[in-house]
Amino acid sequence: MPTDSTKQDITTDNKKVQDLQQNTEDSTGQFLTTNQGLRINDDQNSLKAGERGPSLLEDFILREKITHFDHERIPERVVHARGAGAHGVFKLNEDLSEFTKAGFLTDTLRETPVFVRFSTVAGSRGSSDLARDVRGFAVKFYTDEGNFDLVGNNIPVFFIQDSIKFPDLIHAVKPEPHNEIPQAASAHDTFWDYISNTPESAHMIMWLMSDRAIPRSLRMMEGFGVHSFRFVNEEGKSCFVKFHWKPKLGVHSVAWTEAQTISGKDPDFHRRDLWEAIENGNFPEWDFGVQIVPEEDEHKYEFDLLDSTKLIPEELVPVRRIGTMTLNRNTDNYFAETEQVAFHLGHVVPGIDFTNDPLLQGRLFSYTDTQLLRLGGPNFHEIPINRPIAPIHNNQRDGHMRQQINKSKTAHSPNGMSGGCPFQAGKMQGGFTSYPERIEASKIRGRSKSFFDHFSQAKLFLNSQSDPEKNHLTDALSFELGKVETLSVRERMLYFLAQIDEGLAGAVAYNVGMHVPKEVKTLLNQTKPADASDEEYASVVKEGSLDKSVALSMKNSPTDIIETRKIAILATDGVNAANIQAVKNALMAAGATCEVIAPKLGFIAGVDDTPVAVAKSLLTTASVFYDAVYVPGGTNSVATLEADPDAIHFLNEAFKHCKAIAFDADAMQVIKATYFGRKLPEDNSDETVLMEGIIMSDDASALATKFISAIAQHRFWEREKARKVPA
Ligand code: HDD
Repeated sequence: MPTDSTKQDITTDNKKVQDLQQNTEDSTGQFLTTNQGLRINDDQNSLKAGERGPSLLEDFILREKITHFDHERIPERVVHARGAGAHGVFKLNEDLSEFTKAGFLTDTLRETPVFVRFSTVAGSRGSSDLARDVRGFAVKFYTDEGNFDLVGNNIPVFFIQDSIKFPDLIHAVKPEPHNEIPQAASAHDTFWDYISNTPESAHMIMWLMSDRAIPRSLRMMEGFGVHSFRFVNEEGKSCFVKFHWKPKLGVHSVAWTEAQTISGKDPDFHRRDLWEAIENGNFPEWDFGVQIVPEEDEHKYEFDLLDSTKLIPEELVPVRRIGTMTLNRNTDNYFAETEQVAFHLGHVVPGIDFTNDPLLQGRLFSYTDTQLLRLGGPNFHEIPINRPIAPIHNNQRDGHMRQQINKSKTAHSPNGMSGGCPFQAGKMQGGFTSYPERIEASKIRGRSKSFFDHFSQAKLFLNSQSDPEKNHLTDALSFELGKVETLSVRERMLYFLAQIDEGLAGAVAYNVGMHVPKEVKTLLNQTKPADASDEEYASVVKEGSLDKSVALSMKNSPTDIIETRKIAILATDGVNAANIQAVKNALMAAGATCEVIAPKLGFIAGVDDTPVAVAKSLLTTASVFYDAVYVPGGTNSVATLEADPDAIHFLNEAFKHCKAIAFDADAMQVIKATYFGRKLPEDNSDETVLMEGIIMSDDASALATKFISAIAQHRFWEREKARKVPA
């Protein structure tokens, strides 16, 4: 897609971009220097006592270079270590002043710079992008009133209800302590031991085992703030709010076997995809949505708004799409920006405030604490990527790596010597005032009964899935529990699953060669307080009022766009180059990108000798990197591909992963050599769509039209039923 001029302007006018530019360095045409600015005439030979003599301690150039190198790494994030970041802009479309006084949510003329970091949770920095995992979706809004960080995930609920459990959850999912195995995977004993003892994780587990945990692209994920936050308007009136990001390209996933192959062939698949999309001007976009619940409706629902294991079904409170975020600039330096960015739930602006969600409350402590260690001290807010565009004036001083040179003779408040500066801002000058929520309570270590129902929304999620999505969920659980070696953990998990759905538990039990137990000795660590009776506990476990919620199934994502989808064109010498061009033109006009793949790199010659550039060879790429495949005709090309096992594997694998496949009628010979070619109807002379998602024609234009609508369907999951594709 061409880059349009408005998007370019947004980039150059962006105040944060201007701020960052002051810290950028460009070595083009410059001399090499030390960190003290001394020009260096040789940094490839150390200073020695004679040509064959020892290196000298005196060599300050050697010492500086190596010392800096030795200190290049900082501790990786304890969770969300692997990430990809990008800059962008947020544009408000609807004034929300009825609910909040936050300037960036009330002034529709304002454009707010943002920096986003997507991440996986469990894996280390060098792990694969395609691990089955939650994805972090953290957005820093550089607003005129200070930074607002929305530190969310691509899943709207969480595993636990109280942050005090977070270290246990993370210890369980990370590699096991005795042998540091496995990397970036939840399919192991400690994780499922923890889950089977933590019933409140039931809802989250349904999401994690769904295809949401293996996205097709970071650009095709939803984002959620998870907790209920508060909005506060100019009059001081408050309401509850949940935040949403809705991707313009829809929500799509890959297949699990595909994810595993991608992890080996290109562990940077998601990072690369985001980077390339932005470089090519295909700026990813999300609508920003809010679900607003008036204060007086706090207790209206069967779930507690303060319980982060619950979502508010969109049927009950619709999502109002109030703005758009566009990511339009890649980082200049991964470390300086993506690695050093520091998010914190407690970075709020006037008009946004917290609720008493016990998961949220603990997070308010954790994020600053973690940055102090990771970024080396209390001045991490001065790192360029973290600096607000709003000015900073206070009496905090000194500490490791202080950049600011404070000129004042005073660093105390109240003061008279500096005329009272910096002043405290009153409410009228935009000072932050915490929402004066009335609280009268006894101190307890416990939880409200309204947090006890763990299974209703897990059932709601499962019931809302299409059949293929349910099958994938069953497969994912069977895979994960199949990797669990401690049989009592498997057994307890089967019992756990039966509380959500007996059919699901039965299917998983069959796959792992066990029976669903009627009861298990203990489901430890219930959230039920020790002094609550079973009857009392049962009385709060209500069924959800909804059977299904449309927004929970990816099947209901838009199926009329193919923008940025990647299409493979399999060809070699003797191909019908005119057809390649015609189909390619139609696909590209619809926003897709096309790559010609041949047995070897370089150029291939079309049937009329037209040279066609090859983007990738069968050796360097694989079908898992594409959303669909087209095989053009041409006698020699078809004959060569028919006899090439890599080409046939490519097609079989694309079929197995349920992708759209189109071919010219005279390429049928290649298709006949595949597994699925043998399944196609014999008499197919008049047909264009031979099987769902399999298109054949001798008319390039008719083929392109059907092909485009097939690619927009994303995948033809029904094909998986046979489970026999040898690829
Ligand atoms: Fe967290 C990082 C999201 C619960 C403690 N978290 C982190 C990041 C995201 C989230 C997206 C990566 C930010 C980045 O890209 O740098 N975390 C969540 C969500 C949660 C959640 C959506 C539940 C709703 N987190 C949570 C709890 C705690 C933490 C309950 C601790 C009490 N999270 C952290 C952390 C991290 C972090 C240890 C690691 C690196 C960092 O903060 O900067 O503080």
